[in-house]
Order: sequence, then structure tokens, then C-alpha cells
Amino acid sequence: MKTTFPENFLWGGATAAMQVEGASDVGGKGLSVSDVYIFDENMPKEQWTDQWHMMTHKQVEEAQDPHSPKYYPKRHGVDFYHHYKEDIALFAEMGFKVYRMSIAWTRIFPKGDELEPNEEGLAFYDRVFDELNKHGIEPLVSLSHYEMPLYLATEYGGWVNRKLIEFYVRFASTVFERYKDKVKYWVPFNEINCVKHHPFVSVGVVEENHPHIEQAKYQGAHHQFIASALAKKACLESNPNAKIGCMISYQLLVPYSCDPDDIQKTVEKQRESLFFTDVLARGYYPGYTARMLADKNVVLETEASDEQIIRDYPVDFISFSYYMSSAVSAHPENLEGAVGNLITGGIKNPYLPTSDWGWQIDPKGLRTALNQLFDRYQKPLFIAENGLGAVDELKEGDVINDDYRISYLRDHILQIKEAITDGVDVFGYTSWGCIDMISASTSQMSKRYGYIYVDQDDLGRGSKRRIKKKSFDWYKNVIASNGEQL
Ligand code: BGP
Repeated sequence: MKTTFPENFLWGGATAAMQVEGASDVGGKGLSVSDVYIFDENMPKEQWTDQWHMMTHKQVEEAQDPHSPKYYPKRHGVDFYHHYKEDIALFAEMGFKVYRMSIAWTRIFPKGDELEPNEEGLAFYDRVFDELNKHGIEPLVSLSHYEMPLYLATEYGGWVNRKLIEFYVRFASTVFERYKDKVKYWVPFNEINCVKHHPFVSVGVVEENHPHIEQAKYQGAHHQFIASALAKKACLESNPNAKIGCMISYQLLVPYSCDPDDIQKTVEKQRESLFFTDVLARGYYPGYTARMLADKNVVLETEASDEQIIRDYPVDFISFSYYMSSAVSAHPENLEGAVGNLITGGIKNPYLPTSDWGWQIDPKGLRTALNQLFDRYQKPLFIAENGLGAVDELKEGDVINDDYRISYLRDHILQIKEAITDGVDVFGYTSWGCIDMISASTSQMSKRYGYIYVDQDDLGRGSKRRIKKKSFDWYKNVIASNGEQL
């Protein structure tokens, strides 16, 4: 039995403000945590993805001081801020039905604790949504994509401070009301489970303040759960027909061997991510929470109303990023040289190839992941990110033969089709980086994902000229054939 993609399947591509917009100090925008994030290019390349480290107050100050050797030029982006009409026209030429993007919190509330929004910021996104609408492309909008205002991190301590809920809900309510007739799909937090990996850009934890980092991560996550639920409440008040989804980074984890210890360890590690969708999709903390937090010496500070708020506003759909899978061993010390990519904490799976940045490529894992998530939640699923970061070569005559990216995407799309045949309700797919942007974890421009090449290097230099890669026409055909011609 073979099914096709649903007629109304939402094909498209994804970006994030802090990686695509540039113009990080234009239009009244304030600094976000990602604008000052310092990347240490001296680390070994295979550890570059693992750079989502903590930041100290000293580093944050240095990163903003143009006279400091550690001054980190603000995130370059690729100047979507001024190129949005050209870029959206290219997305429309590929036939996009949906475009996943994020609103930079610091364009709307530059410091984060203001009472009134920045009109220039609101007007920019009005222009973007109107351009998308002109081309019949549905926006799917994240509210916080590693872009929390830096001021909230340094002056309030980030999400460990319950005040962040009030500030976030003010931001969310402002944009829900402003764009209630232009946006139907909202995602409060990008990769909300990644508070584990990179506390600085996820919850705004600055090193000196939080000697007990696990406590800070899960307390911050608890406040984000409340904020996400209150965001749904606010959104429905503005647009009762809107759909609110949660979003996690989903890495399929598999036991390295049939050793029962590996199997149990894999369940526990996978739960560290599913914990976030359990809370947001079901509306309550799962039974294993007490043991999981006790093992981390975490004691959450909650308020009496928290439980009911979370229960009253579960999400309508689940979205997730999928790039890789990882093997898990309870005894890694016995696996000489098998340690995998540091961000995954996993063990290299000998059955899988590895990308240039150490991410293990597992298309069949996407079918497994889709079935796991649908079996667990029975809610519509949306693949919000999937793609291959690679160094693309620009040849004579503006030719970029990214056949490796076409085969990566083809192999994953085939598995989405398998999952649909398995009965999984998946309603959309936005491949990551529909246009080249800077890498979130390494700040590199050279780690390219797009169907559209941008002439810009790791230091932000270049003409920013847009050039169609070979994958541009390939994906245009995938969409035109609704996934039949791959
Ligand atoms: C996800 C982020 C995206 C994007 C993607 C690719 O975790 O949500 O913003 O960055 O990873 O990763 P990278 O850019 O680090 O190669």
C-alpha cells in the first residue's frame, strides 16, 4: 500500500530572525543573546556544534566592546531585512505553501521590559506578512528562536526569573493582536527542549549567577511552559481560529547494543527531550518527572496556579526539527573512539554516515520519530526543520551542484511518505535554511543549508547576491508534484 502526500500538505522552508535578517541594530532593534554569542573558532571542528556554551558577564561585555579583541560583530544574517521582497519572490518561485520564520523579540521590545512596543519593528513584520500573503504563502511564526533580549538575561537573570513570563506574554499578546488577520500558525518557543544544551541562548543564563546550572535550566523551562500556555490563552483571545504548536529539537536515540543497560539508558535520555512535549502536548508533568529532577538535584519553585494553567492550554500540534539520530551506551568508557558528536552526547552509530559537522545522517530515523511522536500524542505533526549543512562550491557561471543536499532531502522526504502510509498525521514540512544563513551553533556562513546561495563569508563580507543552487529547481518540482517527483 502506498499513499501520496495529502492534497493540502504544507511544503516550504524555514529561517530564523537572528540568522537571516541581519540589520541587528536597525529599526530600533535591541541586542539579543544571539547577537553577542561568542564563537571560538579555535575549537576542533568536530566540536564546533558543541559551542552553545555558557557566557560570563565579562564575555557579554567584551562582545559589545568594539575596542575589545573579543568584540563579536553582531550576527551578520544575510540582510533579509532589506532583501525580503526578493527572497519571498524566490520562495514563491519554488512554490512554497508555507514559510516558517521568527519574529525577533528585540525588534518589538528592544530591552524586553518596556511597556510599549517599538512601532518600527511591528511595521517591518507587517510588510513581511503582506509580501507573503501577496504570494499566497502561509506564515508559521516562532516567537522566541534563541533571540531573547540580552537585557533580560543580564538585568533579570533570564528565564529563571518569573518576571520573564510577564514580559514574554506582553510581547506575545502584542504580536497576536497586531497580526491576528495575517498569521494562523504560531510556535511560542523554538526547540524548547534545548535549554539542556545551551542555557545562554535558550534561557539567558549568564554563568556567574547560576552555580546550580541544572536548577536554572529546569526552572527556566518551567517558566517557559507557563509562558507558552498563557500565550495560547492570549492568542485565542485575538484569533479563536489560530493554531499554537510546541517545537522541540528531536534527535532519535537508539540503544548502541541490546544490553538492557543501553536500552534503559536510551529510554531515559529520550525522555529528556520528550519531557517538553509531554508537558506541552498533554498538559501536565509526566510521572517520571520527580525521579528525573531528583536525579539532577532540581527542586522546582512553582505557584499554586501553575498546574491549572498548563492543563488548560495544551498545544494544538507538535513541530520538531530533525537532523540526526544518535546511539546511546550505558558504558561509553568501553567504546574506544566511538564517542559521537558532542552536542548529541551520543555514540557514533556504525551503520550511519556522518556530516562534515559530525551529525549522523539517518533518514529512516525520521519515519521512526514520526511514528513515535504520533503514537505518543495523537496530535498533528509538522516537521519544522530538516536539512544538510555543507560547504557549497560556487563554480564558474553561478553553478552550485549541491547533489549531496538533494539526496539528503530526498531520502528524508521519502521517509515522511512512509510515515504517512503508516497512518501518521503530518501536515507540513519546512526544510531548514531555505536560503543560506549563518549557522546558529557555529556562527559560520560556510555551513550552508539553502536552495539559494548567498554571496557572503564567515565574516559577513560579500555582495549578498542571491544565486539559485541545483536544489532550487529540484525542490520546485517536488512541491509541484506534491512529493511524487523526488
Ligand atoms: C537548529 C536551530 C536552527 C538552525 C539549525 C541548524 O537547532 O533551531 O536555528 O540553526 O539547528 O543548526 P546549525 O545552524 O547550528 O547548523
